[in-house]
Amino acid sequence: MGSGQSKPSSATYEGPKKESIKQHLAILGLQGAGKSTVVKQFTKTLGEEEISPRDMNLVKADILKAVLSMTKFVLNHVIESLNAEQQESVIFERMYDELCEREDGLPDSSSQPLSTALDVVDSIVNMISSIWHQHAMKKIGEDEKKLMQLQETVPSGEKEQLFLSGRSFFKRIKEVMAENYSLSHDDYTHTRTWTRECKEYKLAHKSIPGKFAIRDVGGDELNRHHWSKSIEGSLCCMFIVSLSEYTKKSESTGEAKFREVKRILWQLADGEIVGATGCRPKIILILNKQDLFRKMLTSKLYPLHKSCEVFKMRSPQGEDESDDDYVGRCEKDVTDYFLSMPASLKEKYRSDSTLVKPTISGHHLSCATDQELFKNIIGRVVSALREILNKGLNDVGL
Ligand SMILES: Nc1nc2c(ncn2[C@@H]2O[C@H](COP(=O)(O)OP(=O)(O)O)[C@@H](O)[C@H]2O)c(=O)[nH]1
Ligand SMILES: [Mg+2]
Repeated sequence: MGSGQSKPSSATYEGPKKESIKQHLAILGLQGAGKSTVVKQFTKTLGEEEISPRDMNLVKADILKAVLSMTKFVLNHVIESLNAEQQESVIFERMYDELCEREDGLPDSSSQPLSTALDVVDSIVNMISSIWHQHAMKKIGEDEKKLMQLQETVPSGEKEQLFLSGRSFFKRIKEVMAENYSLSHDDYTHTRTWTRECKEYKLAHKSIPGKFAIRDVGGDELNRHHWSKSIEGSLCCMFIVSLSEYTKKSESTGEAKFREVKRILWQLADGEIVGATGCRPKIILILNKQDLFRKMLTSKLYPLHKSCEVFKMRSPQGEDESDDDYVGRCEKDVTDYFLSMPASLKEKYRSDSTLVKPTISGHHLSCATDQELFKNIIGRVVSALREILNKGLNDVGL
């Protein structure tokens, strides 16, 4: 706990009326944008103890799942790039089958903890380690650009999140899975867990009176019906966008992923996805995964104008332009893109000047896995909440 913050149990209340008000901050965005990672940073800074020993085992199960998924994907790539007659190819194929067989022996993590099958876990961890020691695998494992390229070819959004998480752990899998290893906060934020339903975590800050909570929710289409529940009664909503998805197409419509994300963001701003109160939520836009965005742009493999139809008119990086200048220009382009109202909405408001236009209240570029950087955003969001709250309390005469 840093200075200026207090545990929920000892939160300083300013009066009985304010105390009875329950405040929420809703975190929304599409699958894999980084919502749960943002929630982990908030609970670390303003919340209660984050990982209990029981949770720790569940998190380790997710780490193993991610590393397994990533290892199989890379192994498969190596097999496909070898000549089928080569002896190495036969060996790798045998390894792949063996790994799948051992994986089948793992307990179903939702009903049985990993600790009930420690020998299976050990044998899988040992096998993963030895696979990554094979020359062809080791070469790929040490080549960040190649891993980035491979990640771009993962066909499903969820498997891609597992690949990203697997990249953080595959070299340390033995250490992390050891029984006596306690996961660090950094490990925790690099873990991918698929969020289902709407979950609430208690927070406290001396400038926010009464109860205060953050709500995490799944971003995939099956879980999106929970969004209105999550917004209901919320002070404000943080909408998380993954910048690294600029190369992607929507899995449901085939359009540029950024177009889909922008449409959903503005539907939210316009009150189309509302809670029972029918209010438009105040939105703080978080342009996340800035670290990956920068790496992708400076790798020269995915220039913005070639990788996303939305920016095809943007000028490419000039020979004299530094990487920092280029990235800065791209970040500005992307920020402006999301902040500008879509043409269809502009049309709606042009035809009736009595309607109040929707707005985005604030925006930040972020890297949710970086605790130090993210603390800064938490501070700014808390200030914004305080402002909203003071205004709201004044409105009702408190
Ligand atoms: N490199 C990087 N990874 C991130 C960042 N934010 C989230 N992630 C990772 O992206 C994956 C998906 O994040 P998660 O919070 O589960 O996404 P959600 O579906 O929106 O809840 C996880 O493996 C996170 O560790 C970021 O800013 N940079
Ligand atoms: Mg999540």
